[in-house]
Amino acid sequence: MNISTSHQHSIDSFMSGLIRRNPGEIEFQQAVQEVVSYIIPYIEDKPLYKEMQILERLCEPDRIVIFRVCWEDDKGNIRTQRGYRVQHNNSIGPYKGGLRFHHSVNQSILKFLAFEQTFKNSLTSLPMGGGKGGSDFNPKDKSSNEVMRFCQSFMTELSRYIGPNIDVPAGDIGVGAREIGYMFGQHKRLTNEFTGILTGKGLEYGGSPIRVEATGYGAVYMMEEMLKLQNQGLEGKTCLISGSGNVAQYAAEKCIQLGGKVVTLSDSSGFIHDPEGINEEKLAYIVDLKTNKRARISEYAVHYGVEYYPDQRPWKIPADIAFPCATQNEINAQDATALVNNGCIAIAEGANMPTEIDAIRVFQKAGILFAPSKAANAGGVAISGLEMSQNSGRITWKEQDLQNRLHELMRDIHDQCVEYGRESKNKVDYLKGANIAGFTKVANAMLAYGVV
Ligand code: NDP
Ligand code: 2IT
Repeated sequence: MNISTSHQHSIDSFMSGLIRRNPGEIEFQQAVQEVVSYIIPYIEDKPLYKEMQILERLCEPDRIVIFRVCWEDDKGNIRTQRGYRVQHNNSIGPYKGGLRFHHSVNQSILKFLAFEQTFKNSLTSLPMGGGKGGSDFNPKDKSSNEVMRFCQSFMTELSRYIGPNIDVPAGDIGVGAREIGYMFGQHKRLTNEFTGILTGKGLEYGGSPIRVEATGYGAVYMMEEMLKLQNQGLEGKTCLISGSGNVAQYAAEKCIQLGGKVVTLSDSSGFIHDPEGINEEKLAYIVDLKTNKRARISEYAVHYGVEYYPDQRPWKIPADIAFPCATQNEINAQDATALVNNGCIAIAEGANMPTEIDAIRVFQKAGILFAPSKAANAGGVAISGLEMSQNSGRITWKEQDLQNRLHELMRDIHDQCVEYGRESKNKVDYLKGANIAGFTKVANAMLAYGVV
């Protein structure tokens, strides 16, 4: 990416104001920096966006709700957590985005996620605004009864701020089928209404087929599309995947189905390297280990006799393709350099903002394919959007139809990135394309509303 001196000056001046107003919020600042470095040059010759202060308004959440969540642990101790909902922008639809339960959750992380969600949801072309929420509650060392009591307490307060036409949360790190079930049940008890206030629900109570698979599958479809443009495919490619939760599991499943060889997975304690490749049977072992037993990935290494690397990330293992699917900032410039030097040709971000800005620059300089999270992991929220439609219509669509819709949606997102990010015949800046395509629709809706 080449930025002229005058654009760089405008970007620096915009960012210094943003940093002053959002002190210490480094993840939020990072997400904004990445977006404005493309949008400021893009709107240079579009004075209306500037006059109407669209970018300034887009960088200020509509509101943030912060609340206390008290619950009782199994020993009878009273515990106090902090709950949040960032309602970032509802210009193109009700606020929509996940809930994260992780000890690291803070306002900066949720603001970055809600900001990114706004552009991502716009890329799906479905009527969804951007939001994100969660808590610093750590579900990992808790019993299911403790998780239930926490979820009930959390929803008791959150229920004041959400609704099928207002704000529809879903899962994210630490929030899966179990937590969604507890929260939906509590909302139903509080309101005596069965209504689509959450997505990612169980199939028995209003959930959509393939929502569980959608994020991981979607990231692989995005990769497939990028490779196709270069006359390549996944068949025979060695793939690194980080994480071993919802997104990583289904990214691995789809890679294997399409002939890729997945050699790594990780969790917050380390990664496993299986040079023979993780096949369907081994993946089923991981799904049971991480989703049902809630155990550590290191057990895979013991069970299958492969290497386990504690406290390390998988990026130094030679491979053709990488799917970071764990968390933000899990690839730094050194990791990116190792990937490039080992011959990696493409990255698709399953996690949100897993690549640091310096690392993105390494990929760009090396000219390798890079699908940013707002495009690559939009499949999950897209199927959430279709879950909302099914709930509103009180209908359930067939699994095969949704499989086709997901594939189509990811092709469409790829094509939007190409439309706005094409640099030459088959050279595309996907980050530029995703940022501009995502921005345009939200910005135009904001223009239509005037000053609100
Ligand atoms: P899960 O909770 O199912 O899994 C998270 C995985 O990432 C686990 O393997 C976890 O390890 C690991 N992890 C979490 N935090 C860290 C950390 N600080 N350092 C290293 N590893 C970590 O979450 P998801 O799979 O749902 O989410 C993964 C990523 O994908 C997140 O960035 C999320 O925002 C993004 N995403 C999720 C979507 C969804 O539909 N679920 C949609 C779009 C994006 P451990 O088991 O040790 O905790
Ligand atoms: O980051 C994301 O897109 C999600 N966690 C999914 C959001 C959703 O509403 O399905």
